[in-house]
Amino acid sequence: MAWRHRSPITGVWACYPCPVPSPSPTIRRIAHLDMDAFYASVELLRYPQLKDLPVVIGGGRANVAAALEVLRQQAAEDAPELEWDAAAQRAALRRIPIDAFARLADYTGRGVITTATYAARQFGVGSAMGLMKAAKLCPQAILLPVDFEEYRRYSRLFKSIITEIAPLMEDRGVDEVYIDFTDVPGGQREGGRVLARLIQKAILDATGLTCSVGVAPNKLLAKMASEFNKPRGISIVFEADVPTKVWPLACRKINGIGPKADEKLKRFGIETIGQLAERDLQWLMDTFGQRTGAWLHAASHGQDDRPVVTESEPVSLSRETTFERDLHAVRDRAELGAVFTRLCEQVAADLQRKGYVGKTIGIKLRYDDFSGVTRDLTVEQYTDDAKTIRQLAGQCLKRAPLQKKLRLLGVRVGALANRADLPGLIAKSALQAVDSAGAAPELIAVNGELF
Ligand code: TTP
Ligand code: MG
Ligand code: MG
Repeated sequence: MAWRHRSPITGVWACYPCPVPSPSPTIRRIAHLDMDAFYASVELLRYPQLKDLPVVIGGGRANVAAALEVLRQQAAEDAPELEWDAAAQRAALRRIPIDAFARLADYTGRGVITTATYAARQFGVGSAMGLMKAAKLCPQAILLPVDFEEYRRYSRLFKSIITEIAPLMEDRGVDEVYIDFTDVPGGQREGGRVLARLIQKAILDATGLTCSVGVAPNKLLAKMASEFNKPRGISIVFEADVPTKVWPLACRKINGIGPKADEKLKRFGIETIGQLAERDLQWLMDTFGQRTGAWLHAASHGQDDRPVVTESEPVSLSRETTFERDLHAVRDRAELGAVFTRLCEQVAADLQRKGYVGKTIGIKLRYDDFSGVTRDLTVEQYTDDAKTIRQLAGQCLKRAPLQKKLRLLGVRVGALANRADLPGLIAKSALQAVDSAGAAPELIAVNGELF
């Protein structure tokens, strides 16, 4: 006998054998899965000798390149007949002695940590902290450079494992996803724990990486729950658990309450989600505005009915860089111009690789006093061309104040569309892109210049 069930949320029919009627009714079960110390864990696959040591990821590649060169020379002496190919390099990485890795204590520069292993986090270092500040807390930590390509590769891999088991998955970035467990076999058992365990094991077997999963009635609670037992954790939350598991938490744990909103809540004496839940809906709407107030009220009671969206398309792609030293738009014009061009080329390459075109081109600047501005412009025709992006981004830069020195420059392409959907509408030059938008022609007479 087969049992068919249609999820009220996803509208999807599921069909699976069910000889006896299900003892309890199907309830909405949404999982949030987040990889543990993702960039660092991917690096540890390459350097297993660093397992359980404090490791932080950030900064340039020079240090590993140096250690690898020593091994290459050694290999050439020991076994000159063997080729120094990718496999040999990969094997050599595992043999780099721990002492050969760069230490945080030796770092000078302005890079920040992307992530740290759990062993390093015990010293208080973590994402977004300056490397030099982190060096004071944990000088012995090993410093590895970032390798986005590798992280993207593992990101694709773990997501493909998930969709083989549970097809309704929403991609939320490099290391996390939402999954609708409601109608997946095992998704209801023990509140979702059985399926969560299965997915964790499948990912570990295929990649060597661990993750944490929260399963709850909705995305909001699932996202919170995935952090409850990190790393390698599974947390199951039901609606009835909100007062005990959610209300004691700080308001910042609600995904969507940022530092500014948190600050404002604190000014009203609201520190925890429970304190937020005590507030009257009308008071919240009067104080924070209709929409935000209503959302805060619902969120504090653990309510959220956003669907799991399977086809998530990026809204924009961007690249940015923090300079080794602050640069001035006029005095360091050549250097800045070269970086600017490279960023545009990188964004164009990202677009082309992913098959997107965009028509809003923007820049982001951060000055030496940490203040920042963004500028963008939207043109009529989509593009993925580096030169076009460079010229239009140049227009944006021209509109930004450039008296102060710059510490960061970013280029962004937004209003994206799939290239395949728009065969005839792609600009091959800035002139074409801007012309069709009706902009003044002199605006684009900037070829190859910074401005
Ligand atoms: P997170 O999932 O926030 O962190 P994590 O996976 O490193 O650790 P956790 O076990 O707590 O989930 O971010 C995923 C990756 O995104 C992280 O490995 C590195 C990158 N990242 C940054 O580059 N900068 C940041 O500020 C943060 C928070 C993450
Ligand atoms: Mg993570
Ligand atoms: Mg994450």
